[in-house]
Amino acid sequence: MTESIPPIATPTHDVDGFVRQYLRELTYTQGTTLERASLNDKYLALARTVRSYLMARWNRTMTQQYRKQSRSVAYLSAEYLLGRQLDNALIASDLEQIAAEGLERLGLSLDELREAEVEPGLGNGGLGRLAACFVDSLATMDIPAIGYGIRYEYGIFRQTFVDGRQVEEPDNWLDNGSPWEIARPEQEVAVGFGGHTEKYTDDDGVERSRWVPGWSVLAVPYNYMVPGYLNGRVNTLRLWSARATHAFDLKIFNYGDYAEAVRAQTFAENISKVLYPEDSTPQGKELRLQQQYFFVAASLRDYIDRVLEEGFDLHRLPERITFQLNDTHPVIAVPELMRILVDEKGFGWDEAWEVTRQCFAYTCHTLLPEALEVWPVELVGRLLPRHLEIIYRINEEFLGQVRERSGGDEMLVRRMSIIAEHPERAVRMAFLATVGAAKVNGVAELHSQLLRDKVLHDFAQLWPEKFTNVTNGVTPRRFVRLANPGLSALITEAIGDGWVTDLERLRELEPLADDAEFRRRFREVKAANKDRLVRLLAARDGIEIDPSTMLDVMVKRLHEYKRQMLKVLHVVTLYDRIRSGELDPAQVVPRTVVFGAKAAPGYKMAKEIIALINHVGAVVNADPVVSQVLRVAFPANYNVTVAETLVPAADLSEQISLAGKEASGTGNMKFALNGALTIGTDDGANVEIRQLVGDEHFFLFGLTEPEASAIQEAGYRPAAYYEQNPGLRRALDLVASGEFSGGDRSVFEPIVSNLLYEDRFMVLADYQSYVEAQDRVEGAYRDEDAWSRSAVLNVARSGFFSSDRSMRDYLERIWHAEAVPVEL
Ligand code: B1H
Repeated sequence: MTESIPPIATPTHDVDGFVRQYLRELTYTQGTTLERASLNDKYLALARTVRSYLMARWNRTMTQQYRKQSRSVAYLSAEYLLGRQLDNALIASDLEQIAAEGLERLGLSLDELREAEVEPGLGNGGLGRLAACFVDSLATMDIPAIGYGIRYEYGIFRQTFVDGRQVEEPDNWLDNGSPWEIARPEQEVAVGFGGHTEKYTDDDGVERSRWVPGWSVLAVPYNYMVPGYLNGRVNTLRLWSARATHAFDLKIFNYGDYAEAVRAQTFAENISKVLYPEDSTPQGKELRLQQQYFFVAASLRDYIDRVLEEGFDLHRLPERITFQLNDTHPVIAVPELMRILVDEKGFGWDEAWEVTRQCFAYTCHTLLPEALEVWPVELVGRLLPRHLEIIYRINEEFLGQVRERSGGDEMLVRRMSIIAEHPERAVRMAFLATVGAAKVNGVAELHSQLLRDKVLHDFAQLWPEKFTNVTNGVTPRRFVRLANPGLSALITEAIGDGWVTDLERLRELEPLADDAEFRRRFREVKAANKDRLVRLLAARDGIEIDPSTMLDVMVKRLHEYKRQMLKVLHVVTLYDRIRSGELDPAQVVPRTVVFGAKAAPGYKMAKEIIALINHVGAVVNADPVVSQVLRVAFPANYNVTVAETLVPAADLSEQISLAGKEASGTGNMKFALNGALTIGTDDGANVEIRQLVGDEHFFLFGLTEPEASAIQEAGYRPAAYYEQNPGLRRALDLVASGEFSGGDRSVFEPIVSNLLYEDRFMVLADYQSYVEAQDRVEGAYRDEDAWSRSAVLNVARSGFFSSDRSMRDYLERIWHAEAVPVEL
């Protein structure tokens, strides 16, 4: 019977085949005609056309994995900051050229259609983007892997400015259709919450516990393709969406309360409604814990019941899978797996713990104490009563071990307890993760060292071999090949195209740093990228920038530890020096300072700093003398799409966090790879960037982590720096004077006071060193040839920062999975 069905062929990989498929999608799926189609119709048809080229690979990947059941990786992350999908799918399937020509034949423009895509902003910043880079690398490296997460109906808010102040608007990214996802409602799984636990005696006379949830929701999976670059593999990203259980609303409905039934539905569906917009400072909201358990429970259930073959012996689970915990957000998976094994599968506690401990690995992404998640015991007990019992038991057994090893050091026991006693009883998720995982890693060398020395010191003493480092990376497909076609072509012409999947090969560019012709062409590319940025900012924001100026860029979430404030003080200092005549504008290297940053909506100080940047920018840009050589641009709603145009245009990359606070940073890597020079502190991955590119090609400034800690311990007094440094005093006085707030001294008073009397992140202590480093930047930039030599060397020596290398490190140190090629 099936033999008579002809195989369904992928459309032919040529312009004819592409055009045919495109018209098919437009006509039969979109239900329109070329003449009538809206821009969105045309985009959706294009997305589906490209998708259809990858579909056979996706099916083959899944079939093969089911047959071979090779060891794999499940990445558990509450965030995936994917960026636009179309461009990436085009390069992965080698269709860019064909699509451009095919569309042209139909009188359409690829460039116009790609602009119609709204990026899925299902993440806050670095942590979410890292997850997206990792799944890209895993697919490209042919590693069997699955990403699990949440399909937020609203991603990271859209930022606008009103009078220079941030206003948030909902990100309704799904409104125009979502051609990159495939819903699998028949694979939904139920997730329970609340209720109580009970003890009972099973058929063998064994005392057991079970959880009787009070309510439940359905988790519906949506699959996203994760295509490898020019290979046969398409991995899956499975994002869960919440739906009300049918039983739930039916029961109420039968009582005749229709409105109540609908309300119950809304309540359930709230779980995947919106991404929490706090980057590094979790708010401890009940709904957020619901989100975490929701996606983790659905993912474990899905993996055990659907991915593994039927009848698989779960004692052997660690042979098959590592669940990688992206920060503490999915850590409730540890007690959940215990619950499944002990309560549902009848394992004894010890054998269940043995399996669980080997299945998890934990990545910590922070050092800030306020970023470490803790959940009140009261809340966990109410929402997940059985999990709380399990956490208590894990803690009890763990602390028993600590007592035994330490000879009953009760201070140590209290310090290490998974349950904190003050200020309220709460579960320390980072501790639970560390106890429950086979490996714990930080995200850059310095960060991993500080984890061992400070945040998790006691644990590192107890289990030194558990701790390791994997320095972050970024995918060269999106952040070089796709974002910087000019540089990509130049590199490929020089060394061939192998660098796209083997980024260390950029080393072969080193000799070309001394080749004047190559440097000239490199500058040409940079200039063209600046022109591209000029067009984007003009069209998108109505911002005019001068492409002949030095482009000085600071883009990242707004946080005090990242110190956008330091950059503002530098701008104010330049403004002041020029206005006072201390600096002759003719002697200044003209620059455009670009900011991009969202503040968490509840983070007051961060929002004040945004207002300050905008107000300083307005005054600087309106000053007839200063604006000749200094301008500030702050396009609203910085996101992955903007980064793709901004990063390749930058000359100077600002990575100026207080040493010891930025776990890694990944923007820093993107800039270096695109030939910007870094001005930065000795923090996070900056340390490794500087080691690799060389001190002469990096502008280092500021306190080191030990120096900063020592000053803090001795008692940091920021006002002393203000009193002793005339330049700093003038800059701060100018802000305080109302110069940037229409004469109103009260507007930025909270910022000024905070800096003078608290300054938790030591802006004033690093001010002088920063300004001097910026003077060195000016000097260096004047020598065009030396600057581009440094820029080329930054590119040539940054191959280490490919997320492919990060994946190799994880594979070697933690996952131990192997590549399984899928034939094309
Ligand atoms: C990073 C976060 C983060 N670290 C809590 N921690 C969140 C914490 O929604 N929340 O509650 C969201 C995000 N994000 C970043 O991770 C680090 O600050 C960067 O230095 C690092 O490069 C990045 C990736 O490792």
